[in-house]
Amino acid sequence: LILENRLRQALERDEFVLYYQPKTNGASGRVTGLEALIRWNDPEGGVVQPGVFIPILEETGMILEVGAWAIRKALADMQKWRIEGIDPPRVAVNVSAIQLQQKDFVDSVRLAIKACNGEAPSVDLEITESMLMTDLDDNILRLSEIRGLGLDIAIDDFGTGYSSLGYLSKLPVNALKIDKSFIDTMAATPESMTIVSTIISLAHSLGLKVIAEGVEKEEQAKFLRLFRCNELQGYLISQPLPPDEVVGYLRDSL
Ligand code: G
Ligand code: G
Ligand code: NA
Ligand code: MN
Repeated sequence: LILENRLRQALERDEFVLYYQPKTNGASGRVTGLEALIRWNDPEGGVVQPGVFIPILEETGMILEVGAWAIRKALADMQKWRIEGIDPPRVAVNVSAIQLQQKDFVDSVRLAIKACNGEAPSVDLEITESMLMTDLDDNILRLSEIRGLGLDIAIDDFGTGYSSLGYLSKLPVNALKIDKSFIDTMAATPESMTIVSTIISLAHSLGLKVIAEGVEKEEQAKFLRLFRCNELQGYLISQPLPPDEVVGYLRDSL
């Protein structure tokens, strides 16, 4: 309860921040996008990772407010970078199951975009695989409306959530993000290597883009390029960057 109250205060006092982790094109190495990852800048305890507080935000329903904030914040940060002279790549924001389950989810996304001068939306959404398969018909409708607004959708942590392959072909999504656990073990475990190459082939057969996350070693990147993985993300490329380091990073790499 104490933490819950402090999180409410954090929202009021604007203590949440988004860090941004670059994604790069597998073939060219160029930056293709950024993933927004929330942190809590606790004045008493320093930077708090989302694993600690996202579950509480979800239990208390505060994730709805914080989720809408994250979309607005990403758009606002991008606007700030443009003013600083850098045209940023698209930013992907993580969305919780609880958000997608709301009847007014699409409206809340529409509102967040409208609040940013009605500009062409340059944000995308990442949704974990495990939550997509419940209320599938509702999700299909909502996701296609979201895509109609101009946002791309990626299935996050793919390979851990028991998607039925039949439904995967019906889901209105643009990309699969291969779960870190397979990338972690691919170089040492033949089964993981097979899973990674199979997910890449599956995605391409369905006309989807594939992103590998948690890429830490050049050896992993080498195999991923060989398999024609579209995009790479992970510490090998860059840690998630605090917002004031993004412009410098992009200036050096765009
Ligand atoms: O950055 P880090 O690896 O600590 O993130 C841990 C988890 O928190 C990841 O699963 C990530 O998807 C999730 N996460 C990060 N930012 C957000 C956010 O803004 N909203 C939601 N719902 N989850 C997020
Ligand atoms: O579930 P999601 O994919 O959003 O989780 C992303 C999380 O993984 C973030 O918390 C991010 O900080 C973390 N992360 C990003 N790149 C790497 C990496 O190369 N290795 C590890 N161990 N974690 C990473
Ligand atoms: Na994510
Ligand atoms: Mn993930």
